[in-house]
Amino acid sequence: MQSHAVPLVRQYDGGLNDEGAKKMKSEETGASIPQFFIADSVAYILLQSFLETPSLFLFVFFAASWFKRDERCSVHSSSTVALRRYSVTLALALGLVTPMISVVPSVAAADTVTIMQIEGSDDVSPLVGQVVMTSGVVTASQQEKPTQGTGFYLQDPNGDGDPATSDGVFVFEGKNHPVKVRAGDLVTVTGKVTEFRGLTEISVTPSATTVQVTGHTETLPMPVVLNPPMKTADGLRSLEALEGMLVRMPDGAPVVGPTNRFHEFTIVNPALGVSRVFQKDEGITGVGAIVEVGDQSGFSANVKVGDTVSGIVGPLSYSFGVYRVDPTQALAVTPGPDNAQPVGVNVGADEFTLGAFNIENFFDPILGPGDDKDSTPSQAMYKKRLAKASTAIATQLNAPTLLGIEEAENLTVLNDILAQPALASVPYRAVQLPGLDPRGINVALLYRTDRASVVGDPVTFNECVTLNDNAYPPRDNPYGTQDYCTTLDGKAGNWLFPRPPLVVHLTVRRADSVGGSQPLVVIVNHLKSKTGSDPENNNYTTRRTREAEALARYVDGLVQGGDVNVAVIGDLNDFPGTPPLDALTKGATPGSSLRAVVTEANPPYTYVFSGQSEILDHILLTSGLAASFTGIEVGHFDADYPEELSKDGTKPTRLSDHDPPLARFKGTFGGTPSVIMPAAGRPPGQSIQIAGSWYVPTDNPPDDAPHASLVTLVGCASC
Ligand SMILES: [Ca+2]
Ligand SMILES: [Ca+2]
Ligand SMILES: [Ca+2]
Ligand SMILES: [Ca+2]
Repeated sequence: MQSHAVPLVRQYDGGLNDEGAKKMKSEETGASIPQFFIADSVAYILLQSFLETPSLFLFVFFAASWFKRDERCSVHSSSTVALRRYSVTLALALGLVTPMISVVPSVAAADTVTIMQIEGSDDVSPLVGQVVMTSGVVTASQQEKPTQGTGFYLQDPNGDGDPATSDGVFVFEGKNHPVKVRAGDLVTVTGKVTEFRGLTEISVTPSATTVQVTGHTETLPMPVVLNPPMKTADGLRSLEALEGMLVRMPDGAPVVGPTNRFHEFTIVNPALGVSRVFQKDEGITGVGAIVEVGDQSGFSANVKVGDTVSGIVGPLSYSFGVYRVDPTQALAVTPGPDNAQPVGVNVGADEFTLGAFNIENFFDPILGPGDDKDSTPSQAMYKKRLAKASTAIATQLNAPTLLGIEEAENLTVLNDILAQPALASVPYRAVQLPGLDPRGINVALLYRTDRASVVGDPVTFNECVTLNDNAYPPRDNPYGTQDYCTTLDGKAGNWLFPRPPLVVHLTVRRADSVGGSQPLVVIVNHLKSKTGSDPENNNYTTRRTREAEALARYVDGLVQGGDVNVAVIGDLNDFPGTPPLDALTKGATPGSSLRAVVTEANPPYTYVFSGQSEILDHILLTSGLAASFTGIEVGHFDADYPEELSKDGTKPTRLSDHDPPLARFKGTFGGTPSVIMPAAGRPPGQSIQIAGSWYVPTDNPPDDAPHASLVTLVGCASC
């Protein structure tokens, strides 16, 4: 039988009053260990232990003046007791007079276990929920991190030789650290085993009793070299077996995701021979090899995709679905090539370009109705972003003929961008119509008046649906009841598109004096985003798919009406091969089926999420327009770059988290425009039920003007 000098008892949570007594009694027969922890010692305690019998008798004296409601006490064994489950008699008395409470709760000693026993070989600790005592050497203290640092990593100095069980664990202390520890300290902790969002922890209420430093060593366990396989399931299993342990990534690890605002970036093992991981790899080779590097142990670096990093040593943690190393020493960065090469250069007189750019939460500095601090930058930051955006459009995209914009708050923002010195010589005009986005970021189109003209009135369209997916914020949102609508069959509904698609009919002219023009319809989109706090929403895939289906029907109507050159562009918030994209590329009728061209870019990505390069921003073309299409590029000056650069107004890089795709066309310029104007803003022949909101565009509607008055229910198109 193992014997340990253990701090035996736990704090009794219920207090030493009548109610507490009842609770103690109820726990007498309970199978689970009572949920209490050691707190302040407040009483003189006499302990008798009966080593070979499964019982302990505790007699606790309280001076009358000490006894108060909700008193808490700690009880410690004064002798070596065996590790087993005990029946404990706890007798409380006021002085030496009649005991007030005498109950026999069934509690166990804090089982002394190894860290390997705590971690086990599965995703979840086999001891979860149990109070344990364990010992090890501190590999990294994060007690000094004021914002997120919450404890330290403890590792068994010898391990168990079993690669399936981690030999390390995180000790969670919360904000207070009465016992300071540093790397190399030999520590014994007592606390409850928990799984916090997938990270195995010992959750302690820190005190001199629960965190005991018993010595110090200069020799830390040898870090385990990280080399998770690409295949997702295998990669995750490999990393879980090291969770909590000191690990090392081989030097020269390629960065696959840039430093974010939490000072985290993502890497893979250089031995894998890849310098970028694509989201599409998920279904092929897997993406389980991606490891995040955090700053919780005090070191990080601002890096971009393509840089390589050396010196990554630290404990392996887990949060938000990724395994993370928090380096305990300074990192060495070798810069990679600059991906921010200009696109759309050398456009011929018979060519034109069409791009789609999500400019990420581009709010004005005015705190209007519905705005909050997060959506109102300082004047200084606004000016920096204006400079960045104008330079990005002018130099990185070479001032495209047509540029769809997502996430601009209003026309003032767009006109401010266009008025910057970098764009002053380019004759752009901006088109934007109010939408229903709760934060007021809506889609827009910039067009060069020297190359293109808008024909008729730009419109938006929408449908009233009964989707119940919490796509809109609570009803008291500052935009009032704008999201409410009534379906054509009289049901209470909400608008399908929080950001209705913007439909602009244009003609594009040659750049020289030869003349001729080409008709074109551009539909700018920003479909419902994948983010959502409610997993029941399935990240709004249903709504996004319904939006895409409505778009496909609208395009179908345009094509059937004679508008054969249609481009559907923008942030569709989903990948090729997903239901929304399938609805657009496979679901349409002959002649209006849309070709997604961003997949043809090299390399094909517009966004980097958690180290995965992915396509969220799309350009889709009807076959009529695809006949003029000559190539696709992506301006890779944002997604690969660290968030830190977003504050630098002197560079166009990292204006946004999205890279804009840019398609190039060799126009047919057949002479007379052949645009067929949509009747009453509706595509002719359209059979879908649309409850639309058509707006007359104005050059400069007031910021955050009430939008609801602009919504008009026009009813069923085919009625
Ligand atoms: Ca092990
Ligand atoms: Ca885990
Ligand atoms: Ca674990
Ligand atoms: Ca504002």
